[in-house]
Amino acid sequence: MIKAVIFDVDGTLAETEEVHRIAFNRAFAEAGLDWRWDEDLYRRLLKVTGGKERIAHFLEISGGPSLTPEQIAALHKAKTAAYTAMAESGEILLRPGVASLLDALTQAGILLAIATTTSLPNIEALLSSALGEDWRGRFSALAAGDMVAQKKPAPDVYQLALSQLDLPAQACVAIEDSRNGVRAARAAGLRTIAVRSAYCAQDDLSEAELVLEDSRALTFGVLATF
Ligand code: XBP
Ligand code: MG
Repeated sequence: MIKAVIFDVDGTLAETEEVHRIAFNRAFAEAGLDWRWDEDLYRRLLKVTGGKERIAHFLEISGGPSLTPEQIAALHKAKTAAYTAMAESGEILLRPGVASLLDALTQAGILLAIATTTSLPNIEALLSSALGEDWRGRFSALAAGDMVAQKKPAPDVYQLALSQLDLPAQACVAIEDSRNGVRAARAAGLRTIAVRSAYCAQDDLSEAELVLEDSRALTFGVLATF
């Protein structure tokens, strides 16, 4: 039986990308920029992981003004503030079945871990609202994008989670929703289950061992087969 399950956050624990998109647009408006990312554009921009990297990519493909890294960081900081405000207000619920799965895994003595591209304030805002103030104690490892050199599809964030768990990849399973995420977990040597999400519904998830169309299908029984 596996010893730990490593969860991605955005699109896996919760359908957060729509709130991220709204937060980006709020930050642009606040900065007096007439940029607006609609759903289709955002879906395409999601091919690039990391909010700062996504803004830089948008400027490249849209022929927008060349901003300095500091200007992009300032915009992204405003976006994170907008996102955490919405997450803290309880606007974002965990995907169906996730809360009971986390409980079942813990009851079975299986460790929980997180490997995400997003930043700690966003994780804190989402999980303190969805799981309560003591959420941090439930996870034996917490690896986030601002802790590693390279973001998904590079394996860095999964390698960090494995080192925090002090477990070999063979003893763990990763849960992801995007192609970049599946590739990152596979590159870290992890067997991976992909759960299709709203914004990455068209992604090629075929590199995962198992692809589930709905988070309700991600049960303790399924994980017990790994
Ligand atoms: C998905 C991402 C993140 C989020 C936005 O993260 O690529 O960039 O879209 O968050 P995950 P930031 O690995 O959890 O699926 O703006 O904080 O980067
Ligand atoms: Mg994701």
